[in-house]
Amino acid sequence: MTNGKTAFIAIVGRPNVGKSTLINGLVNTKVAITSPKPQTTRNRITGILTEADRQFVFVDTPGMHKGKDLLNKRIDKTAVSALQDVDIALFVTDRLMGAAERHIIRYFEQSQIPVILVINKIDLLENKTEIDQIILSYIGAYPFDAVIPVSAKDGTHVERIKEAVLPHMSDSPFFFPEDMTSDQTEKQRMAELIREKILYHTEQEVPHAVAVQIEMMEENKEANTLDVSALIIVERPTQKQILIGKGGEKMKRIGTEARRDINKLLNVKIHLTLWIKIKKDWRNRPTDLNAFGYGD
Ligand SMILES: Nc1nc2c(ncn2[C@@H]2O[C@H](COP(=O)(O)OP(=O)(O)OP(=O)(O)O)[C@@H](O)[C@H]2O)c(=O)[nH]1
Ligand SMILES: [Mg+2]
Repeated sequence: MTNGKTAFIAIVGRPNVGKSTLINGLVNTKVAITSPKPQTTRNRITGILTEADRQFVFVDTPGMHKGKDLLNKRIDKTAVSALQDVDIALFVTDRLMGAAERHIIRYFEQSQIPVILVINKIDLLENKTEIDQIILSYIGAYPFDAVIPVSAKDGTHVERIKEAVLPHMSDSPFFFPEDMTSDQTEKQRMAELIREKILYHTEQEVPHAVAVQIEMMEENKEANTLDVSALIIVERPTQKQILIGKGGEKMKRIGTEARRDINKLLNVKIHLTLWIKIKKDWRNRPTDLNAFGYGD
C-alpha cells in the first residue's frame, strides 16, 4: 500500500455540538448521520480522507454525557476509549466552558494527547466578540494545540483543521485504500440512514428507544433492484403506534426518505420494507445491545 503521512484523529465533545456534521464536511462524504436531537451518534464512525500522499483517518464518536441505561454507558465508553487509539483529538464545542466541558477535558488529561479546540456553529453567533468570549473561557483549561472557530454546516474554516493536524502526521503506509471513505458496512450505513429519518420524525423519548437492524439484503435481478428488509426495534407499544402514525403516514414518510438516501449511497434502486418489533427494555439487555450493534 502507498506510503505517506497518516494520522488518526478523534472527534469528541458534548452531544449535539456538530461532531458528525463536521466529519462529513472533513471527508466530503456523508459517513455519519446527523440530527437536531442529542445522542444521534451511538458508534465510533470512521471517515477517511486521502489527499495525495496524506491519509487522515477521522473518528466520529458519540456525544459524551452521563446516561443512566446500559446503552448510554456503553456509548460513553465508546467515546472515551476512542481517545486511546488516536494521535490527536478535535474537541468540538459550541458554547462557553462549563461543567460538561471540564468533565471531557479530564479525559484529555488522562490520555495526554494533543487536542485542537474547535468552536463550531459560528454562523449562529452575532459577532466576533462572542467567539472571543467562548475562546477566552477555555484558555488555561488545557494546553490546546490550536483553537479554530468553524461552521461545520456551511464549511467556514473547516479546511484549517486539516492544516492544524499536519504537524501530527507521521510517516507510515496508508491504513485504508485511497478510495475508501468509511469502514462501515453497507448494512450498517443503511440501518443508520433509517434511524436518521426516525430521529427527524419523532420526539421526546422515541428517538432514544429505537434501534434498526437490516434483516435481509438481496439482489432482485428481475426487477433490477436491491430488496432490503429492515427491522425497527422499539420498547413499547405506544412507541410503535407513534412510529406508524395516523393511517401509516409517518412510517411511509420515513421509508420514502430512507429509500431515497440509500439509493444515493449505493447507487442502485432499492425496494425497502420496514418492520417494527417491540423489545421491552432492550437498552438494558446486554444480549440485545450486542445484537443491535452496540457491543461492549
Ligand atoms: N447552525 C449550525 N448548525 C449546526 C452546525 N453544525 C451542526 N449543526 C446542527 O447541529 C445539530 C447537531 O449536529 P450533529 O452533527 O448531529 O451533532 P453531534 O455532535 O454529532 O451530535 P451527537 O451525535 O448527538 O453527539 C444538527 O441539527 C446540525 O445540523 C453549524 O456549524 N451551524
Ligand atoms: Mg453525532
